[in-house]
Amino acid sequence: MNPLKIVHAACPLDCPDACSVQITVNTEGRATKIQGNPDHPVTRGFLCAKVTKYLDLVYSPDRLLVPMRRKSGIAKGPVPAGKHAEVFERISWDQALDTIAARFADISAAFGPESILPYSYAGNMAALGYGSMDRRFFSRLGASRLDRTICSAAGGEALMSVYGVKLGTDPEHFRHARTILAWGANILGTNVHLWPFVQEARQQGARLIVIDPYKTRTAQAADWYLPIRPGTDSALALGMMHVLIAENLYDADYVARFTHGFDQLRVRAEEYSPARVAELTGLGVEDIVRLAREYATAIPAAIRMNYGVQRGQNGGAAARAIAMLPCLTGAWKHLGGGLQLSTSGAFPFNKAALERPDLAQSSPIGRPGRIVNMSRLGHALTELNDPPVQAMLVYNSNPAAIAPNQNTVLRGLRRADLFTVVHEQFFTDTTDYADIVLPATTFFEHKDFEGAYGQYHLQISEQAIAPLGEARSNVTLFRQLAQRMGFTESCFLDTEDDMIDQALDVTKEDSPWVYGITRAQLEAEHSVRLKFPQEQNGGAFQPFISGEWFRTPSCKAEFYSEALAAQGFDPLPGYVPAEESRHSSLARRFPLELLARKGDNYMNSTFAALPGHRAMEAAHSGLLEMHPLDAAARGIVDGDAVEVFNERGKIPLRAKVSASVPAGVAASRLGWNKLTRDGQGVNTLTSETLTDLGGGPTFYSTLVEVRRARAGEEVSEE
Ligand SMILES: Nc1nc2c(c(=O)[nH]1)N[C@H]1C(S)=C(S)[C@@H](COP(=O)(O)OP(=O)(O)OC[C@H]3O[C@@H](n4cnc5c(=O)[nH]c(N)nc54)[C@H](O)[C@@H]3O)O[C@H]1N2
Ligand SMILES: Nc1nc2c(c(=O)[nH]1)N[C@H]1C(S)=C(S)[C@@H](COP(=O)(O)OP(=O)(O)OC[C@H]3O[C@@H](n4cnc5c(=O)[nH]c(N)nc54)[C@H](O)[C@@H]3O)O[C@H]1N2
Ligand code: SF4
Ligand SMILES: [Mo]
Repeated sequence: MNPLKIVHAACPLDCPDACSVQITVNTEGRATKIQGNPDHPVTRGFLCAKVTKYLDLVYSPDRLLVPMRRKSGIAKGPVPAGKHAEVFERISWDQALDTIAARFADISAAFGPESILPYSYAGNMAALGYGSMDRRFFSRLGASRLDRTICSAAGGEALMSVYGVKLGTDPEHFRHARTILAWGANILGTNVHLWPFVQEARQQGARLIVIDPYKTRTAQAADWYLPIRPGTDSALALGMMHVLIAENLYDADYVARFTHGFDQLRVRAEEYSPARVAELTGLGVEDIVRLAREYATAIPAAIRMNYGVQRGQNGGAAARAIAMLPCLTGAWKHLGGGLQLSTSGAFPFNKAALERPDLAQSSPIGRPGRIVNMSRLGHALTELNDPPVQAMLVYNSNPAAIAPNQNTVLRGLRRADLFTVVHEQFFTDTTDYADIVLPATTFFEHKDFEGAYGQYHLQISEQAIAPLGEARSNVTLFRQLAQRMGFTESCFLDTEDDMIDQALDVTKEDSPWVYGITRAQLEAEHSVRLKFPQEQNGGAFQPFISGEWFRTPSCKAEFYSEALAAQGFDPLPGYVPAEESRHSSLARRFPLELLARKGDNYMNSTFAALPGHRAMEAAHSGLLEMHPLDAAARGIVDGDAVEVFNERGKIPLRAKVSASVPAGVAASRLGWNKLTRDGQGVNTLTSETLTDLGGGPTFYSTLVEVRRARAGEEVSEE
């Protein structure tokens, strides 16, 4: 008998691919290998470079493995590498839980429970780890509710306003496309399991067109690359519509049967002549016309829009306009046509059972807590009153690095009167400000299940190994904290299996494709294709081939949204320049549009703890990429130490003069603050301005100026 055990898990990182993972465990209970499931139709046997090295993370000597508290008298702030023992001292889990429960009770009595703020995002995106026992806990406590806008709020609202549901073209169908538009989508960097389908299509003659202000690896591999100016996508999409309508290249039948508001859209699109759009986007008039024609005629045409598009102030309108294109051309009718932004709407679990918002009625305030937008954390910690935030429990997130307007965030985190608890796998930029640090498990060490936002398979993730050290999962932490707070509701005793069962307890009406899938089936099969009736007789799931799945008020695809109009928004998509763009007055002082991008070898800031991942990312970290013209205008040459600044702060970087960005645009990458020379990450420069829709962050609407560093300010080599 083979002494090695293969355990089936699912990658829980915030990634559309949601890979099916096989973990080999030896007789000592140690994981020895990780690989992509060869039988999974989207994973297809490979993992991204980051997770291929996931054993380095699990068994890292720097893993946080015991609870700790800040030693008395030590101020909050950056802890130099290797100095954590001088700042934190080991405590037991019992001591940690007792302390947290006592402080929460005191703070709640003094300021009201809404002075307690949960702060979490998708460090763990599996269903239980992302939001289950924690949501129950904070509801019952009466804590502030976090509006989790940091990633996809604008795009999500946009998609909902047009379709009323988050569905999209199956990644497996991209192989049938003849035109693929990667629109603000770095497929090779952040969605690599779509790539084999793109390549299959190209082998059959498809063309890949990339629309991105940054020349990504995906753009370099494309058949046609359009370097659009940041934040001008709504204009480009409207310009395409202008051409499609003027040249009668739209699908009048699809438009008549399945869309709402064409007449109003036609009038709006008339305002966006190719000449005007060329001026706004920086693209050529012929290119805009050709793009529209190719999109409408080289069919099936699929658009992969990713969330890069909606990370600017006009991002909601941009995502709306792009999302409308396949409705205008009827691209949804063709296998391999349509659009994908998110597929998450295919997996409605029983959220009410999982998260129990009803528990708020039993809290001291007897109602759900106030809402705090996570994209304005700096504001929340430094300005919010009535009540002020007095305690914060951070998990699944590293806000000191990833939240915008970093200087204000850090000023808030530094407050001595703020009680901060951080549940983490590593000492991050955020633990540097913690009063208590708690060790968290990795997905090897707990059980969970998950849907996906880039494919249509439901998966279970089995526990492969025992928790390392004293690490505990998010579910365990909040289960135990609930006991300490004296919450007697039986749901606080639920096991992982109980919660999986509850989440899968859906009705056929609410969740037709999940309905009938059980935990037992998931445990036996690991990954289960959603139950699309079309596939039972050999057909394919094409979400908007007919009008069946539109969930808007009109039950059609909405070009014109009365619902948005009623909320005071523009009912049609339009181009509005961002407050921070080359078209705004601020550009006179800060003339460069900065793309504060993600790293290909990190997952936001995850993996920055690991030397191997840092080495893979090294060629890109600490750099400001700028166009030769912008560099020359400032007397900067490749390799120069530079200072990048705006009204919010400044960071030292090294200039990389290259054609990866158009003139007027600069780019730098996200990572750990503590790996930079000044301990300040790229979010020092980004603002708390919110998007037009959804209250999302505007990382990609940031203006900066650059100058050569003065003597003595050279950026030191790592
Ligand atoms: N390797 C890796 N993979 C990841 C992540 C990571 O950090 N690293 N992050 C994960 C997360 S959190 C998410 S949300 C997903 C999705 O990740 P995405 O949101 O798709 O990722 P981004 O790289 O931010 O944006 C995609 C592209 O949009 C471009 N872009 C920026 N501004 C504009 C604009 O105004 N117009 C257009 N057309 N393009 C623009 C950027 O240059 C970028 O190449 O990826 C996940 N996968
Ligand atoms: N400038 C700039 N800023 C950005 C972005 C950008 O493109 N540019 N992208 C934005 C986007 S799209 C997103 S989604 C956010 C992401 O922001 P975050 O969700 O904060 O992402 P990470 O930086 O990956 O931090 C996740 C942390 O969770 C921890 N973790 C992992 N698993 C678990 C677990 O099971 N339990 C607990 N308690 N902790 C766990 C990891 O160790 C890691 O430190 O960043 C945003 N910030
Ligand atoms: S991060 Fe994405 S591509 Fe990498 S293993 Fe996880 S799901 Fe797959
Ligand atoms: Mo994200």
